[in-house]
Amino acid sequence: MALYLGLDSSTQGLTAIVLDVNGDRRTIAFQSALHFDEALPKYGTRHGVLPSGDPSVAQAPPLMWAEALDVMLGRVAKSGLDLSRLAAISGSAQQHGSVYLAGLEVRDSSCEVRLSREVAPVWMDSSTSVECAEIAAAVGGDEVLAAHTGSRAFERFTGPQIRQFFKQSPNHYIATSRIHLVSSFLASLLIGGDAPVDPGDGSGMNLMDLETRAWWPPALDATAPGLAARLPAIVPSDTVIGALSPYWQHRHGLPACRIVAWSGDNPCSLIGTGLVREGIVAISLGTSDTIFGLMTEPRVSRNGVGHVFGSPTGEFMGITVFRNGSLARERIRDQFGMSWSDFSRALAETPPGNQGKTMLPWFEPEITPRVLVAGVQRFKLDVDDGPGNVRAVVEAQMLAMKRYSAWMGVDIRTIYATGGASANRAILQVMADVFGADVYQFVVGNTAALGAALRAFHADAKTVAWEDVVRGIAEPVASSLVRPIAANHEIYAASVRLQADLTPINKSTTS
Ligand code: XUL
Repeated sequence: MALYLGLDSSTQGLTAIVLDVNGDRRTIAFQSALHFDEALPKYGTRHGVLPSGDPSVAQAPPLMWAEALDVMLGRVAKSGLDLSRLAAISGSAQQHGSVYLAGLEVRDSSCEVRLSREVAPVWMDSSTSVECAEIAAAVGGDEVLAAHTGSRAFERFTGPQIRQFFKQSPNHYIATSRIHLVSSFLASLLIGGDAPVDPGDGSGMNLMDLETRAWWPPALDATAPGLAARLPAIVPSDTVIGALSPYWQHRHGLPACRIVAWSGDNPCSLIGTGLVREGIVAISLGTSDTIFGLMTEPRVSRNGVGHVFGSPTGEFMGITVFRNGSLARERIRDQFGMSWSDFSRALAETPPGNQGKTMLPWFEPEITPRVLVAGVQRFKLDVDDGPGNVRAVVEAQMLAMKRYSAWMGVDIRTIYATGGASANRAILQVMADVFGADVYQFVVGNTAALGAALRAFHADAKTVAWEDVVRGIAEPVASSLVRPIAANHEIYAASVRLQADLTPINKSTTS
């Protein structure tokens, strides 16, 4: 009988899940979530990101993430659970963001974080196109970079972000002793030392060789001088990297439990949706919308749209990421003063295919396809047509997911839907119809936090097979099945072609 804590530091907030493992039984013993903007207003973030005059810049304060961790550990300590049973903690964090440290000192009664850069660029940043081109050129082109690291150069990836920092603030770069990912930064705080990164999150940097799971020297050289000495070690995802430091034990009365390497939110969600075998994909409808699945071989995206990351199982995962996810749905909902029920009603009242009314929903610069300058485009769609705009945004998102996930080579018959908007069955019906696939929901909405807790369990128990780790908890709800409607699927087959025709005419699209 043991407890495992999974933490998920996402774009907009921090979630904790405590998993109770008793023989074959896995139950959720405690769950809590905090929203950065509301819980820690002094940092001045909006949706977890600092306001910026430049739409291509997206940064967040690392100390906010650290303070949120403190608040959340306090909540866990007061949960009423018998925490002497807490065996291990692991975590998940938004991918790609980087934290620049001049020093970190965690003593028994104090924790001092010295930053060489006050802000951390996050995954929504798209300001590094120049650096992407420079890195790609230096290693022999985007195809070479993708073959080694799993992705062509992407603006939000950590390597281009590090290069930009080195170029813009060389002195601060020199003063940086360690560059962490959000995941390894928070893990460092927990162990009171220098935490490694895992291959799941390491593959979101354009710096790690997928095959050897070590830093790839040509990419390091192309990024910034002296980078190897500034990067954490890379260790397998199931590594116990230390014990909870005495600082946190004293501060919150927690035990000296094991700390397991943290990973990115998408690799953690892979586990939290039970995708430990190839063939099924999950769609996460969160701040970013993502479509992903496990891969036994690293089949890198030929057309440069998606990524191959390391999977916490030791294999690989394919993923395509869309930036205009929940915030785009919210923009339409808010524009028409709707509640989420009104939003669902609007979907129910409008016909599949939207009578040809369609949208390219690039409220913010888009990752897939690559759109550097934001701009929403409407076709046959009146800007004041509330229900029409609701259907248009959801259909556009699902059609883009179908089109840009083809590279993964999976015949998609079943989709596991997760993330906040997966609670909305009207949205899932559009998903089922566009893909012609069965769609299932999950009991635990935050599959990244659940995945982190399951990873803590797996690393602590060592001998338990992944299928047994996820059985009975990271499983879809059978009765939640949303079936595709054949006639609608046919309508959408034509819409996929229409959207493909529309996309290249957007002048700001560079892909
Ligand atoms: C993944 C990505 C996003 C973030 C969101 O490549 O950019 O999904 O991980 O937290």
